[in-house]
Amino acid sequence: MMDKRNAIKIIKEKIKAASNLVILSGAGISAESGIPTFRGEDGLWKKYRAEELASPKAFSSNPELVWEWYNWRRELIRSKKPNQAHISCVDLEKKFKDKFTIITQNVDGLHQQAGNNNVIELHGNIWKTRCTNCGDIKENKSTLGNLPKCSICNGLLRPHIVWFGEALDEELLYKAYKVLLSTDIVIVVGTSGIVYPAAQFAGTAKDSGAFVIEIDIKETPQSSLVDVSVRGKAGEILPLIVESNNK
Ligand code: BJW
Ligand code: ZN
Repeated sequence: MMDKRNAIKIIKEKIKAASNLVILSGAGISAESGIPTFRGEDGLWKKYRAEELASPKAFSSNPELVWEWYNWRRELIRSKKPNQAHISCVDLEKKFKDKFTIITQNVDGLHQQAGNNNVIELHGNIWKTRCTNCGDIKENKSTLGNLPKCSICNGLLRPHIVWFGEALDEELLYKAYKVLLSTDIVIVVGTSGIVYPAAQFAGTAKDSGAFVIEIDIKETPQSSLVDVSVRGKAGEILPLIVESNNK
């Protein structure tokens, strides 16, 4: 692995020469805002792993437990703010304008809260609910009970989030592949790179000619596949990369 200074220098040059850029973000980009990642040491809720709660099976067998988890996360996220890494993504959007896209696996909404406009939320949004009966989707930031009901049909609401085994929104997936296949650069930030289909995005972009950068505090299964992998916190590395391009 090349040393950090050299890696950052190369990344700065690549960004300077690029006409478009994609950020692929995961839970690690919100870690410095105080939101636990899924698979980190603090990723457990009570005795459950995310995989045990984020599934249609878990919801059908115990919707109250699943809602309890989501309500806990909603309250946690409500108190958090975008960090330096999110702010750097806003700076990048200012530079690349409509040639900039964030594809995020996060459901916390912090990219938009920071001021990014072009955000594809692959796995949904924790502030949205969907009726399991009539399908109505609403943004609802108020405090919910553990069995919230639809105001239209009284059906049980669920979080508007993509769980394991569920298909991602086709239109969003199409948009994501469209930008991945035509971008000059992809910066993969704070994702363990094990959840599909997002896990194959970096490879897809690289195969079609993009320069792929990874920023993560740890090595991931993607690290050996990308062009440059930088070990460090998103909130420290991203500002270093962006800094150069504003000068
Ligand atoms: C930092 C940091 C700092 C920390 N700075 N870095 C192909 C092969 C094998 C399996 C499959 C396959 N295709 C599909 C599957 C099954 C499944 C899957 O991928 N399973 C794998 C676990 C193997 N995928 C699905 O089921 C998907 N659906 C699908 O493909 O459907 C097909 C279908 C088609 C037609 C009909 C029906 C079905 C859906 C996946 C949905 C994922 N949902 C979740 C939960 C809901 C969201 C929520 O409630 O919040 O999304 S799972 C969870 O993982 C969440 C995340 O978005 C996602 C990714 O996690 P992420 O972001 O990578 O977080 P971590 O914690 O894993 O990693 C954090 C990283 O940050 C680490 O690397 C740290 O080191 C780092 N870090 N601090 C920088 N300061
Ligand atoms: Zn309804």
